[in-house]
Amino acid sequence: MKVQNRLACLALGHSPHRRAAIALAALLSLGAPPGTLRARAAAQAPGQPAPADAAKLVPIPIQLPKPMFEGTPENLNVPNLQKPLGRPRDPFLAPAGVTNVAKGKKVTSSDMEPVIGELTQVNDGDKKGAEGSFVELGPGVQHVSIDLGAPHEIFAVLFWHFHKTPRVYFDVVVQLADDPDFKKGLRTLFNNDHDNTSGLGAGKDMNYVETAEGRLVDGKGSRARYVRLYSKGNNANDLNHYVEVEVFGRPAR
Ligand SMILES: [Ca+2]
Ligand SMILES: [Ca+2]
Repeated sequence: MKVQNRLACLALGHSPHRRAAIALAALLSLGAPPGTLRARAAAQAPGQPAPADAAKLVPIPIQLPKPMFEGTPENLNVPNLQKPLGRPRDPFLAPAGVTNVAKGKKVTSSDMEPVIGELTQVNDGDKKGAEGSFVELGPGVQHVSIDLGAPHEIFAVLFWHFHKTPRVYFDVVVQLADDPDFKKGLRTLFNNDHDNTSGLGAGKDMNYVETAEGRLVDGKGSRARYVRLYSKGNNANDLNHYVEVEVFGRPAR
């Protein structure tokens, strides 16, 4: 902790530890599970008082598709694989009024002529796991980019590559930017390319198994207009797939 933050804590008469305990107690009194602490912490700068609208944080309105398989897959033989949570994901809190701002927006890709399906399927609202509900991009490193049309505050990016059967997609990277070339204001929200085989820099996030819950990445309220997702094949084949990408946000003020 920086010295000035520590002084601010002392000035308030509580140790940093005590302040964290008070914040947790306040959260629990609002009925929020402890797992949602991260979203709140991200919205509040360290050493600052809680924002006036803090009580208005609500779960983002996620609508999940029907699961296509049950239980925990075995024998995937993928290194650095995250253990499944074994229960539904905790609600993800964001300011009231945050919605999926990606639906129907313009999608571009490193593969503008998909092997199967159309790029519009990336954000058409169809999240079903069945054949016909995903777009298939070519082999190797591929990406899709969504232009939100204007700068937005982004609280979460939620995406499903494929959930018909348990799969692991490799070198998953999620980025935000202010320009379509991803040069201005480039930020990386998620990167599990631990050995940098995709050349975007090594990431520390873990591999994970795709399910009907999709993968939720914290946007931390970042301001951006463009969202890009990379992958580099999966444990079943070299191809890349998207069932749906959702971006929970609101127009930037
Ligand atoms: Ca879709
Ligand atoms: Ca890699």
